[in-house]
Amino acid sequence: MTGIEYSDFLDLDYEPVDTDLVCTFTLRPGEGMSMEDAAARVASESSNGTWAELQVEAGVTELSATAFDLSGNTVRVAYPEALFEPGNMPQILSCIAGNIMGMKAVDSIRLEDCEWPEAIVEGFAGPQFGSSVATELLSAHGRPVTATVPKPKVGLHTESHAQIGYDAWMGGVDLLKDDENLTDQVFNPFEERVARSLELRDKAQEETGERKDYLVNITAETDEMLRRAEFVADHGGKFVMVDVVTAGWASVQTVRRRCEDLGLAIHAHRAMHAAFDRHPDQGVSMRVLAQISRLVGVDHIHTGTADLGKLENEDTAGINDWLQSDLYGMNDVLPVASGGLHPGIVDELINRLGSNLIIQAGGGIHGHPDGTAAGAKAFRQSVDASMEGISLAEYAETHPELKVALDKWGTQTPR
Ligand code: RUB
Ligand code: CA
Repeated sequence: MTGIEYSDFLDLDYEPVDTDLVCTFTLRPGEGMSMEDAAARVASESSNGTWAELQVEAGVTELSATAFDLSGNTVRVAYPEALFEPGNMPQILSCIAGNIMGMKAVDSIRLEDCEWPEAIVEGFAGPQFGSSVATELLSAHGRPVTATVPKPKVGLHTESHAQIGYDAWMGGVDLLKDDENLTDQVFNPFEERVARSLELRDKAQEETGERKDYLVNITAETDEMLRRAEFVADHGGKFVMVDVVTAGWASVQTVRRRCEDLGLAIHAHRAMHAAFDRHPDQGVSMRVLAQISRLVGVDHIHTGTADLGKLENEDTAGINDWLQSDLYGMNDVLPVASGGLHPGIVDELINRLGSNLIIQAGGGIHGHPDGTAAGAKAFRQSVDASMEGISLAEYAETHPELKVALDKWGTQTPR
């Protein structure tokens, strides 16, 4: 037997090994604690220690995490891989973002970043399609994918919702998207909406010669999500959407498995992410939420608008780079920029984020003075102009829908 206590979880000279999961935290120590004290407690509580000194069997200490690389309010913690159950995201998060989030030893703590070792990555399915949806399931060759969410976000009846989708597809948008709080309500029941929208999708595909599709929000209790995914596949849909944070990561893993059998891609909406990532001192960063999303296997995820839209953003470009970087051969994720976008800022958005992207607009299409069809055209024109390297103002001279949108919104960043 050997004793373990807090000081055993701190080794400022520790060099992580390839198999460690390394997490970067920013933290503010609790009253009367040094950074070293607080960091050791974080490593302890998130691995195999507790507040009391313990006598443990030989071998147990191999599961201890080590706090190292302390600088200012930042510390890195290395976790041995044997601490984790392969493929079990809730278990991993209960370690690295569990009890420590509320410890008195820290006034605040935020999980900023993770370096995932190969063995943990391999335990997860990862995205089935990732960026390849643009050309495998859609006709977006060499340009960003475009998407739209009908507004008002809830309240439209099925036929109007589906018609808005049709108008948007006809105007040049690739994807119709349900909003995060539209699922199966009496004013717009799920099955009717899916059946009718996919009927109109087929019509729009025939009429435009472009592949079109529908991001169907299946968010619900897990068994119900599986049933809804099957319904989408039975009706010829190729995509489902899940509110991944509110549904929970374990349920996304289950949906991912079924979507493989059904050949469906998963669009991740991140509603509620800001409860974790908005406060700069506390919680879990969007970067880490995006990493989790890739591991559990979503194909697209919202990552913000690089400060051009209506919502507060983290480092969108850095997160998108991570989503598209090599991760032991795991497929990438196609990032979604959304929230307050409109034609007048599409060129700058592409400047900041590149074109391997889904660009999504609700109000920026349906709020066009001439309605959805014109709004969709203006939006697509702004994407085409940006890809051709022509200024929006110049393109608008020969594209009246874009002209009207630019006259209305200019280059404003909405709030
Ligand atoms: C888009 C919208 C989406 C947000 C989600 O509508 O409301 O739900 O983009 O936010 P609109 P995020 O285009 O009218 O603003 O993409 O940051 O997760
Ligand atoms: Ca929304």
